[in-house]
Amino acid sequence: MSDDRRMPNILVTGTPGTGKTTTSEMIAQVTGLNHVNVGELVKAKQFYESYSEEYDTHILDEDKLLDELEDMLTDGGNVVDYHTCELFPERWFDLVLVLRSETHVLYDRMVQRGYNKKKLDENMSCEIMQVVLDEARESYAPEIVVELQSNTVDDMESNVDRVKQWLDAWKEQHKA
Ligand code: DAT
Repeated sequence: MSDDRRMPNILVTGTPGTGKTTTSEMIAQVTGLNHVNVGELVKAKQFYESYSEEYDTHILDEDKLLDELEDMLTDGGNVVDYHTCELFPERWFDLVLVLRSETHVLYDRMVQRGYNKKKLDENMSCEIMQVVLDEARESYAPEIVVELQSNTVDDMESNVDRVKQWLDAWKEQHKA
């Protein structure tokens, strides 16, 4: 946590399909924070090191991504959304939300997205094994990591509401 930021940075993480982008967009709308969709940024800027035939996917160039994000996050005021969280420096974030979805809910969302079987299996086991939650707990101070259910629209609205309250309290505490 940084003392010199005028606004905090929030990380929204979780298995693909748990609702990171939708939730982050809502948080941005309600709070005025700037939404940084890291997956989109990587694609737009082509932050790739190479291509893996085996996994049919591009390999991320972490250094380039981290350099770009460092500049964007220095002053705070961002809600950052990405499916993994261990590559980011701890000091960047004041709150880390880990979105969770029940297996059947996540399964249906992935089928809707047209994921192939391999990707579907990978992501399902990632959620069942709570890989991202463990990653978050290993990478950040326990008091800033919050696990949130994201199964229904009601869940999403209550999650966004919680963030708004958290942000109001943060602002109150950091008044000049
Ligand atoms: P992610 O960014 O984690 O990959 P997303 O925000 O793109 O996920 O959401 C995937 C789909 O699921 C999208 O159609 C919106 C829907 N969805 C996500 N979270 C939801 C929730 N809590 N309730 C209802 N639908 C949700």
